[in-house]
Amino acid sequence: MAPLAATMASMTWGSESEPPPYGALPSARQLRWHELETYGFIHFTVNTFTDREWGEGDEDPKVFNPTDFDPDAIVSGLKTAGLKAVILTAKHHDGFCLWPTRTTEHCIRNSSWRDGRGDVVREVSQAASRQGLKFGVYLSPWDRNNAAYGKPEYIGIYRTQLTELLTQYGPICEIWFDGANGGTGYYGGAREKRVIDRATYYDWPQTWALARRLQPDAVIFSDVGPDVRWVGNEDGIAGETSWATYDPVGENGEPATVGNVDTRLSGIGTCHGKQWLPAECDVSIRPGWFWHEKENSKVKPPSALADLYFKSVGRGASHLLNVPPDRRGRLNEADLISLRGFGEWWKATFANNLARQARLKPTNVRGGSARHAPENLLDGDPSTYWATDDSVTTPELRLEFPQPVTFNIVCLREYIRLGQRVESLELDVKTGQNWRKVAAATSVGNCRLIRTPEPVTADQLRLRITQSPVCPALSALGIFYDARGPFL
Ligand code: FUL
Repeated sequence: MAPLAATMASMTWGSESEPPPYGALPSARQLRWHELETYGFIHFTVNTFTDREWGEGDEDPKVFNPTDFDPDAIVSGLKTAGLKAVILTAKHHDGFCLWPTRTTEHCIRNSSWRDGRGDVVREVSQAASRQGLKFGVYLSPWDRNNAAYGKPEYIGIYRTQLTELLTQYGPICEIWFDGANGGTGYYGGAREKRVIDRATYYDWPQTWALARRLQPDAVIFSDVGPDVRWVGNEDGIAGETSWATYDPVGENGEPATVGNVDTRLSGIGTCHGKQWLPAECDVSIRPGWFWHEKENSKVKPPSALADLYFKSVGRGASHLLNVPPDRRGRLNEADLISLRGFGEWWKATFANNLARQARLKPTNVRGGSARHAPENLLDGDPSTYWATDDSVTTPELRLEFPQPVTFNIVCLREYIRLGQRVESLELDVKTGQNWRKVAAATSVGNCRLIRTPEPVTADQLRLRITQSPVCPALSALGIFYDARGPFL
């Protein structure tokens, strides 16, 4: 029999141990993706020169001819907004490939640009890597140029294109599979409408397996994942409640697939769903996805980008911001000004975490141990967290400030390696003798940003977890004052 002291030591160790994980958990590649939070999209192809959004596939490849292509300037422009990766439309619905593929003549090799010797995919991937951004590719499944589209042979062609992209351009962080597919097109001169069976035509599991084999670290995006889901709109907005877990269903309740998903649920996800499948919010800085001269005056201002940031990243999703190069092959001045403004706003707003000044008073700490103390919320280290005993699912945390603080943003993060746990919470402040509730929120996940309609000045702040099926595990708490916003 073990001596009493040893038994007690093991009990202490037991109660200090990590809380059991709950529900679906993120994979290592999903955890890396969660860290990105904001990244850029580049829509660039023949459409840029024909002034269209969806090319028919009958355009002369010669029209692609940027006059001053500068991938480093594009990437550094994205970087001023703090974007951490860039996803390029290597082929849009028109079928024109931005790299010298061996699968089709409808590609950059037959353009006027650099006598057909250029490769936009290579140059953007290299510029990204030079400047420390990750690189991803969009490869449209729908190909309005290809004669074989709609026939079984096309699937082989599509997979060869994917293989070229995933083997010739270094590490890929994300592969973007668009759900838009099937319809009228040039199709090698047939000029007809081709409708495909979305459930079977592409045999997605095989294509995803190929992508996994060639780029195991890349997340695969589509309406239904398997790693990252479409948010269900192109406005860049996740649901006010947005779960990282999601079990998609089709438009009419049938099994969901790429191009057939009930978008009413995509932004919300599934509370305690079976799959970890967080949302990505794609949106363009302009009305269209491609550059059009007439939209130079319609670029979203930094305040609109900030609002979208709250409605995507601040709801546990990611913000994928499209910024399309113009006919020079550079970002337009209007877009650059907005990107810079957003980046400066972000840096100024989140520079000073006022919570760091506070003394923390939790109602419970797991095992009474420093390992799970609430100070972990403030150390800037995402691998440490505040957790409570298993029996305590609705704890409170009081923050006592030495001086009253004024804020209008609260940020919370769960330690998502243990799953998405918290269902709801409330925030109260104390000024003088009185407590008053200032905000409530639902899902937290990777990040929850709460804005108060007016700045709040308080001596104390109280976080109350009001619903959670298991003990919470929170990795960060931030309190910020946005002097210019927060653009509610
Ligand atoms: C959509 C496409 O049809 C648009 O042109 C754009 O590429 C957007 C990101 O996805 O489904």
